[in-house]
Amino acid sequence: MSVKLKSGHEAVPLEEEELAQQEVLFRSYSEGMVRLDPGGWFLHTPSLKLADNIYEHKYRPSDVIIMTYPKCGTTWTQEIVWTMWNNPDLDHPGAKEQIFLRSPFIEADSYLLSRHHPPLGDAAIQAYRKAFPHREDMKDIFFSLTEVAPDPRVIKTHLPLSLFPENLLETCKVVYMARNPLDVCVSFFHHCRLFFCQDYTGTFDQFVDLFVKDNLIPGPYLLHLKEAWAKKDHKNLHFMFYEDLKEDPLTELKNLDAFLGTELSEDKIRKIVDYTSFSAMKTRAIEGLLPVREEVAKETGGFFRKGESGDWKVVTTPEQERKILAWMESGLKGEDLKFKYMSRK
Ligand code: PPS
Repeated sequence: MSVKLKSGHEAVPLEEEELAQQEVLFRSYSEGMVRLDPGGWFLHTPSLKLADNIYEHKYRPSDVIIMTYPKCGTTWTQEIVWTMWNNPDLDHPGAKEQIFLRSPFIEADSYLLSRHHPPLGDAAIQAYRKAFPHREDMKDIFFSLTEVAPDPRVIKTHLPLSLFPENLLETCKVVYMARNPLDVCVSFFHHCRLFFCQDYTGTFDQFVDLFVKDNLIPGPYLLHLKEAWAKKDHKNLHFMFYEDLKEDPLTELKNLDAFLGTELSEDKIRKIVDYTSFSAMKTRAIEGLLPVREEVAKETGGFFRKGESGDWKVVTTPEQERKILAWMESGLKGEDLKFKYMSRK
């Protein structure tokens, strides 16, 4: 039976056969899955209530939402924006705190609903207990922490614009980060093997098929991109590419500085570029809050895996590349949205 969401979407449960395939490939998708109409957004059934809460949440004028499809460099952008606002002199005592605790991931609870998921790391539990000393339950941990986070909040999401209130861009700022889909597919595959939130058991070849059929949470990457690209000239949306940030972080951070109105000196921005480089962030690490498979972390490098553009060339076969390019060609027809590092040469 379908359910109507506050956003107006209809949540339609997956047919039995498709659900069975998802449950085999992702050990953590054990409580049912839905596809939303319109859009085809793909969600774990128990997260529908959270989707309503996120839609109805009161966003604040000082909020910055870091919005990306998974594996597009959300955490990197979060750290940059949080640092530019809260820690431009790189001496904030709270900067050592796990990033999801000082810069909340609004729908993180939706990834923790499986009955197979191991317990969260102590840092999240302690932060929740400290914020809500009188609550006995441990429900909606990250959403609750988002609600009480102090201004200015830097909120992370992988949900698309259309699952947020229509007036989001009239209320607060959004930084949208895009990444070459070939690299996203490879990075996402490793992520789903690494984290117990997904606990992926399939091959890379099967993963490519899921990716081009839009059968991965949170749904169609190309539509996610197109919704934000359509708003790229809005004064409250800043559209960025992972590849540009990687190639020329100084220019990208200067652009962000202008968008955010942080008015930092070039010297401070240069220091933030170094502080948020791949190697510096890997040293500060985020592992520990959300449980990972240690054997996969050892094999691949963990969450901070490679941090490169064009890594897909090492992993992807010509047939897999062809499938992704064909899907991009039809899904982006008529759009002037182009990606770098698309050629094998
Ligand atoms: S998540 O789990 O969806 O929120 O992941 P997300 O943060 O969006 O993306 C993770 C990928 O970004 C890489 N990363 C970085 N690249 C360059 N510089 C910095 N500082 C940085 N921090 C994270 C991370 O390594 C993942 O990409 P891959 O290709 O897997 O290495």
